[in-house]
Amino acid sequence: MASAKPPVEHCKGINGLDKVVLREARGSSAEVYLYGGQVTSWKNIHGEEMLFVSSKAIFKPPKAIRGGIPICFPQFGSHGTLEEHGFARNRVWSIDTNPPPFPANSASNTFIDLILKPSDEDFKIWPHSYEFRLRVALAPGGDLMLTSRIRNTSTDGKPFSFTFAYHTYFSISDISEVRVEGLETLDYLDNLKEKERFTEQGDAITFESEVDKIYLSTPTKIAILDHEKKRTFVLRKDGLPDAVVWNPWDRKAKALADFGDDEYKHMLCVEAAAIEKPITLKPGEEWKGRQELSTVPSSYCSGQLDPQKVLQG
Ligand code: TA6
Repeated sequence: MASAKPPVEHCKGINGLDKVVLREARGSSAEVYLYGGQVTSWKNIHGEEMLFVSSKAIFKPPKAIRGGIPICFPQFGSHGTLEEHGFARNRVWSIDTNPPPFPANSASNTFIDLILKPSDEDFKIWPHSYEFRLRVALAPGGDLMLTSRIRNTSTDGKPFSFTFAYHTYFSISDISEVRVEGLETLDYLDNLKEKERFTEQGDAITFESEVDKIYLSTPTKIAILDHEKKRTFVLRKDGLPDAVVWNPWDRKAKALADFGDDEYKHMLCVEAAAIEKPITLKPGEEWKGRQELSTVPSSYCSGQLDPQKVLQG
């Protein structure tokens, strides 16, 4: 009898990079590369992939993996002097063998704990001592939870500030058929217009051209409705007040070497983030930022489930 695969398996991935596969008893699964501390796969109990990874993604340091859930730390985008999106996404993380206890009610026993600490090289570009602990967990129903705990461990009394995002690439059927609910009427910074501030119109966000917006002080729940797949992604977030919405559309897609020309039609980034107000930690202080992804099997036009109910439920 074929042995059931272990719930947590350490193995080699693309280019021999170390990865961890999480398998939940009811069939959902996730894959996390130690390179970047990056989730690169999340499958539901039917084995369907929920995240987008480009067919041209480069699994080779120092290039960040194009897809899944890259982690932007200690800087989001070009909001600072470091490289785009900081350096956590192109560092090799370690398995955290002795994580501080997690709140008892964290309902999952299928998880992996990773840790990132500054190297001497990192210290030269960002002279701060920290411990970044990341737990990636699968809930019994297949929800994917990411919990980041960042602690200022400096002994020189110096505080530090950072910005942050879970740069999640959702796999979708057709970008022109997708709606995002929960960000209506909010203020946003438009990255395509020198980060100028605007207020979102309308009732739901739809897509017909390149979008690169940072929504400010959003609700803790955002819904991404994929009509064709009759699937609604629900993103719940905690400690992450902002949300970025990004689709490169055709021109930017062609300009990205690690992205297929037509792949913009099948991905959408909706990113739980802390950008507008950087997080500042004094020595000994710890910040926690959590994101929970789940899916509900229906969409607006099916009339079965009104997304507002999802957002209010
Ligand atoms: O999150 C949106 C964004 O900041 C866009 O401006 C775009 O640059 C995207 O991230 C991808 O960035 P990357 O550095 O991964 O090419």
